[in-house]
Amino acid sequence: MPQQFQNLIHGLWCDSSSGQTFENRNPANWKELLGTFPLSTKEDVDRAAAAALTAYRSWRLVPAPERGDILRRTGEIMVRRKDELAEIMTREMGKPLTETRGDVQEGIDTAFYCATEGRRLFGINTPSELRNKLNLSFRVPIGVCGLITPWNFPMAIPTWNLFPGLVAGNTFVFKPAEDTPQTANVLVEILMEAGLPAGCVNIVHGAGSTVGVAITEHPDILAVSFTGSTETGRIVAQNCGKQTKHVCLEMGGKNAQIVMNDADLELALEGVLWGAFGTTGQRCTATSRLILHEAIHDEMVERLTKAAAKLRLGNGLHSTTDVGPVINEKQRKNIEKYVKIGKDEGAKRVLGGEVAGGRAGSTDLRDGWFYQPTIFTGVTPTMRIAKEEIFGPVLSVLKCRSLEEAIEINNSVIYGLSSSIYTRDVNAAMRAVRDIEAGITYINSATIGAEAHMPFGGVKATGNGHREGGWAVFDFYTEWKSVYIDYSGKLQRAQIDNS
Ligand code: UN1
Repeated sequence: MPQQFQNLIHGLWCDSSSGQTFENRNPANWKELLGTFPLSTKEDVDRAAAAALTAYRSWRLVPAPERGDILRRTGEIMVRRKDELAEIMTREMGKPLTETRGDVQEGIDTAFYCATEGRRLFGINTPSELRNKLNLSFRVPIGVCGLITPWNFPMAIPTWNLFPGLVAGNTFVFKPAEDTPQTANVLVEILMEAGLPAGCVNIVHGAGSTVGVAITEHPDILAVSFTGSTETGRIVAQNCGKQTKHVCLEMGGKNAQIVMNDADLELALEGVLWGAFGTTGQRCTATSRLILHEAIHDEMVERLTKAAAKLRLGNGLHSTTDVGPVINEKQRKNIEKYVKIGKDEGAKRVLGGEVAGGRAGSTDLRDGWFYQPTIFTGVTPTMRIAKEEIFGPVLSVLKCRSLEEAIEINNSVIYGLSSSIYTRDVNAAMRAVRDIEAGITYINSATIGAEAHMPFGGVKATGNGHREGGWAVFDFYTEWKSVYIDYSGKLQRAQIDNS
């Protein structure tokens, strides 16, 4: 019998009111059933929201430094359990252990960052325009928040939201991705072991179309954070807009790495291999386009194709694996669709372009959702494979003649999350920093690798103006309270001529 996992409501593990479940399988070997999880309903979300509201009434009164202490203990437990957590994550979403360990580390960094933020959460004081009067403004919690997270960073992304949200005094209804439900359960177990009171984080597993929608429509859930596709994010925003909820959206990307003719090509090569094929290309920050200066185009393509052909596909639990499977059948079909589109558009496939077969050690690649690292050259900015997010190990190579053209190509897509330029020319680098339309720009480094204490997010269709991470995430998870203290002992009227 597979292990049966449950929802968490007010500190108690429970089944869904539907009595139904869904399966969690290993994408590297779909014969391996990791467990079943509740296929939850709107009623389950209602119960979770009620629990979160009850918990909120006392949690908001706990001093922020004390809330931060719970996060510090959470981080300490995560440090102790890092390898075990990484293994659970690799089994359920496929990326190699080195990467899942990094994902846990991002959660640990977020825990310690947010723990100390409990002793800051600075407010702003200003002079009053009147005598004998004091003006203060400080951050207060919002209340119950909804959190809908993806499977590609099953630890980092939930922690980017839960930890700052909790230290600021909010409580949560949390719907993790159906592909990574177990990581979410373990994370919240750790929070409770660290002392988080019951009801502060409630987990409701299930489908976006029921649980996700119910979160966006629940009147007691005042803020919703969503990370996923732009298509779904727009639905989340529309639903939240009807009740004027706060909503933080982290959505698609079509990130480019630019390589200029004066770049260190070896460094640029390492960067694009990591950026395009790390996490099997399934990062919001993945390098999906490579924009090469014409002078180094052919040499770079040759070196890249040779190096990418050597990447070893396999089960992420094996130390010899460079690239794991893609997450599921739907995602692999989507990749196949885009590879066909690329061929039909006239791009030249110089590597991959097929479902992966054969064996890798003891792994039969045909039992998992493996796809070969794929490179297209001769891509032009108007092709769909140059514009649309694929979310897989597929790289589109474009050619440019100048820095201006490279930046223009970079900016020609609707998205703007991450970006990168390789050059030794400091003036070119500074112009790229100024002119690239993206929330994140790397100089001489890959498009992936954002640090937990820096603002994370994108411009244009990638986001809606909010940021996760760093000090910026607190702008989403708090409201400002302005306080006026009049100690003059008489009625002083602001803005009124008092002559
Ligand atoms: C994501 O791609 O969804 O910068 C998050 C990075 C990671 C986070 C990625 N630190 O690639």
